[in-house]
Amino acid sequence: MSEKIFAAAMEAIIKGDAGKAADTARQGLDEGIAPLELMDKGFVPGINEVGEQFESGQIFIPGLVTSAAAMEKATEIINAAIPAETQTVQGRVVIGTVEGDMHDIGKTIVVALLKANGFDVLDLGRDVAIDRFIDVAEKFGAHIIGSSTLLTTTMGVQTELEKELTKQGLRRKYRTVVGGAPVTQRWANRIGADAYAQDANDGVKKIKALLK
Ligand code: B12
Repeated sequence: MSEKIFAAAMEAIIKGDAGKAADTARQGLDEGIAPLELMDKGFVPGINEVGEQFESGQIFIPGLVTSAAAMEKATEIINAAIPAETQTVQGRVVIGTVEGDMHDIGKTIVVALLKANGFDVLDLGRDVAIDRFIDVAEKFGAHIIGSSTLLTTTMGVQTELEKELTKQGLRRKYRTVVGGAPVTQRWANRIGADAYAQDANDGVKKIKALLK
């Protein structure tokens, strides 16, 4: 049964059908599929397929945009269904997508899962300037600064964030975690970030480990 839902979720995203994506998300949750499983086995493979079709020139910007809208709708429904753990605040996290980058679906999933795991999270949204990450982290009393990037052209902003923290004498005050499709552990090591996470679950795990 779950397989049917996963296939329907994938199809809704590929077709860019927001209504069907929403219905499938609700149906999957009603049938008892765990929110992140539904996301990872249904919707994410769908949007990845869209990314591949875009890269190979089978679809163009309008197709990418309608699929993204369907994905955003599904993400909204699934994020709202992530069960909150009733535990005390684990730490404060400031998170955003770096300047020049408008991709925020993955980052938003990370935010939802962190909140569900008892973190106090300040989501800066997308296209976030380095100074904003730092100013807000200072005011919020953050322990962690998380940055997301989906574009290879904006990966350098994560490097600049590390440099700016060092320049302002703040680098040791925070733990930094980086993510996004083109980001790797190797990249994190290279720029001096404290952790890399490949997905939302891994993000929560790594952030918990950093706070120990
Ligand atoms: C949806 C999408 C869009 C949507 C974004 C909508 C939105 N609200 O986010 C729209 C249509 C706006 C868009 C625009 C563009 N896009 Co686009 N897009 C995608 C697509 C298909 C999916 C991204 C996505 O949502 N994935 C699903 C989520 C769940 O995965 P994720 O983001 O990787 O996040 C997970 C992990 O990485 C991790 N994670 C992510 N961030 C963080 C942060 C932290 C702190 C942690 C711990 C973890 C973590 O956890 C997440 C959850 O598990 C990708 C292809 C792909 N497969 O990545 C292309 C892709 C990223 N886009 C691409 C391009 C080229 C563009 C445009 C430049 C197109 C254009 N010519 O205008 C513009 C860029 C605009 C801009 N300035 O940003 C290219 C990038 C190529 C490159 N090498 O840089 C890709 C790879 C497509 C391709 N194959 O060519 N895009």
